[in-house]
Amino acid sequence: MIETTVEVGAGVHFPAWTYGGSVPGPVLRVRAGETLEVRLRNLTSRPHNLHFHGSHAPEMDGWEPIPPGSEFVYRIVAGPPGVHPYHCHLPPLAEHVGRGLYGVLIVDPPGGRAPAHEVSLLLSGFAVDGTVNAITAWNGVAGFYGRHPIKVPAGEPVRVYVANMVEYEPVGSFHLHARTFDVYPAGMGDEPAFQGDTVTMGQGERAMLEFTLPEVGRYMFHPHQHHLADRGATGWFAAV
Ligand SMILES: [Cu+2]
Repeated sequence: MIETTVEVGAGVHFPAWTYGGSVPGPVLRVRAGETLEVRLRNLTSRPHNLHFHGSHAPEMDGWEPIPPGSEFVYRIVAGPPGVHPYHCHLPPLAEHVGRGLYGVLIVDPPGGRAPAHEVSLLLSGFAVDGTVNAITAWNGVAGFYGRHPIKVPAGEPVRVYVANMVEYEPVGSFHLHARTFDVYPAGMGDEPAFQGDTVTMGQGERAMLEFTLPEVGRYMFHPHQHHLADRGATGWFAAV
């Protein structure tokens, strides 16, 4: 982990605390039952750590501090299948998470999932110029998917892993225009829990969504908390 400045929008810079230099941190992906090993070197001036959601041995839960200049190897047997956030867990928690120390772990079932066009979308907020969540973004760059729609083939299955890691907001959401989807809360379970066009997530909550865009065209997405949508978290799927 390093402290660095990241560009969270066109010309907008944010002094971040990062796993590996980016916010969010890398998407980690393993199959259930595999052992995930993460060696975390703390190259910052403050203690940090790495706490995974999901199931694992309590001594690997990641609440103990890793002092500056030292390292720790986390080993967890990944599971259950789903999408599980990870984040720093040292106080003040809101600052350690709000500065950018988070990401997602995708755990696939042992036999994998049905083929689909997949994307992970993590919702962030950034306190730029002292204003809490002045900038919001999917995958760390405000407006990115507005300028660069996510292309998927029309008529083919799409699977989206969404997660809300916005600090200082009671709730966030993912809302898709012009098409409904199946919702698997936390990406868990073999059958969708419900269908809709919006999935609402408290901080740290996440879901796996499955849908097909039958017609060629642009399908907007954004959080249905419109102040969050307005600050950079509005984008598009383009069915081509
Ligand atoms: Cu930290």
